[in-house]
Amino acid sequence: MMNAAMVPMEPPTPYWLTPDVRFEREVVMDITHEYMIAGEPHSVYLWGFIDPTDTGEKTFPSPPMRVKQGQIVHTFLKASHIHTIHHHGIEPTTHNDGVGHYSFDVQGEYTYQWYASQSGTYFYHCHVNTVLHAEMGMYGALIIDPPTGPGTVEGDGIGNFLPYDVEAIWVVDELDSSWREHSEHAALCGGDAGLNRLYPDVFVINGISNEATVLKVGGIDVTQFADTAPGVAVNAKMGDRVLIRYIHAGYFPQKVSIPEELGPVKVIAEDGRPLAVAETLDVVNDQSTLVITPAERKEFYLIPTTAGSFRVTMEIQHWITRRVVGTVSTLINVQ
Ligand SMILES: [Cu+2]
Repeated sequence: MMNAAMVPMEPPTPYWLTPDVRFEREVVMDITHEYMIAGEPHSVYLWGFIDPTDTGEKTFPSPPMRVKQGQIVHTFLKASHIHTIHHHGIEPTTHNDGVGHYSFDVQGEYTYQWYASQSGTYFYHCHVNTVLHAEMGMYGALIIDPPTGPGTVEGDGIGNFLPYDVEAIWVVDELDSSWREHSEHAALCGGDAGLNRLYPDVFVINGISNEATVLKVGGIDVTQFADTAPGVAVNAKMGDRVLIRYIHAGYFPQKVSIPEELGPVKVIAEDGRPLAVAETLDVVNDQSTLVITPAERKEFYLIPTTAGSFRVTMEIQHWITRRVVGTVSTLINVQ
């Protein structure tokens, strides 16, 4: 069990500059989602970050952060238990990296200061006892738009920008509802807490599964499905330029399959860095496919040429055997 004496004092943010953008995040450890699992209702409780300056709603994933390349960003964290925020893929100073132990844990308040040096798709997460805290839901999307703003994306390694008409952010994860029994410090002081044993029973895009998922929105229960949920299902017209920002927020490899009828699917960026030459996905069994691994981010770019409803499927594969342990899917609807 950790005690307060083991936690270094949170130092003041060094080299403080006036920010262009400021976020506030406060840790909450009592988020509840109701999931149907094999037709039976299950209550899965989660941890995460709320934005007290906005609705303060307890969402899973946590509210996204979106900034523009070139901005100085402050992220104020308030945590009554030991947590951090790691802006994954950003390259800040040690004081602002939010990797527990290697920089310091936060129990109280701290303001992370970082510079948005490179546009792209990132995410932020707690980096204390990361295997457990990330699994409990402590993450959210982090998007850095190019200086030209949303609607454009850096399409190659030399600063040329591609416009897009439709954008989706897919954060894909698997949950093991039995992990909810762990103490927040499980395995931190050694010993076998079982964090190597993951038996996921819920598979989600942006926290929503294909079976009924009940979210609290404005204090009211809202039932959603991954096929139709706003922000998950993609609605486009033929000829629209579609950008899908894919964030792997789980532990098991995710095999993504996109119907070939949608036309060539290009990967234009990986892990917050544009590719010098876009890669077109391999087509296997009439599906454009790719296996994505933990914490990877991919930017998919496609221009649908056929009308219809097309199912995109993520197969969640066991990390050793590659057996498919579950799937989650949604639709790209083209008019
Ligand atoms: Cu944490």
